[in-house]
Amino acid sequence: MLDGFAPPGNDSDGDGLCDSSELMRGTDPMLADTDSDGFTDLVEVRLGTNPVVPTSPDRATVFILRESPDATLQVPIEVDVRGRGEDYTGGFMPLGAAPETTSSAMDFFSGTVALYADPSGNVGLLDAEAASFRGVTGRTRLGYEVRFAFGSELPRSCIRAYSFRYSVKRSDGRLVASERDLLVVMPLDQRLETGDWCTPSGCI
Ligand SMILES: [Ca+2]
Ligand SMILES: [Ca+2]
Repeated sequence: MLDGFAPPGNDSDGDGLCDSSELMRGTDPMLADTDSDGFTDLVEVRLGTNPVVPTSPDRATVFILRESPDATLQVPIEVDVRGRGEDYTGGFMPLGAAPETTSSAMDFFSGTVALYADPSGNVGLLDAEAASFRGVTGRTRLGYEVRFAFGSELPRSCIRAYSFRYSVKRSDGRLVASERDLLVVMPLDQRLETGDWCTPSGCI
């Protein structure tokens, strides 16, 4: 092979991103995780985060679910509103599939609830299971929770990440909040910084 020549389909660091596309994107073709933030270059490209900026993804948006049959995860969502008697309802939406699988955050999703309001007296009715606060008046902080469970999936012994969105809609149809977070599913004995990411065969 000639020096500096990257044949198509060559993936020197084995992260699933071909050398040629790494050069194009400005990532290091010899380093699976160019910015050393724990997320491989391919995973970052697929998630839409920046593979050369270590603060992307923002760790505050990363939530880890362990690969264990009884493992659960609660993701808190807080929204500040100024109500005039409307209802505010939360909704969960999975965004895309992880690189190496056809599954999505929906495969681990176990529900969303309305948890608390502050001050609680500003809410007429808290309908937990419907993820809805009814008749909200005044400045109020609304607390929702998105719940995940590992459930009956088979452990894969490699890490994968799924993005999802949580949105809160007012009863007049207006979107009042929308937050994008990451669900990371991780084997029991691994850590984000040193773990093995699931990687598809071949490269893109
Ligand atoms: Ca690569
Ligand atoms: Ca990275």
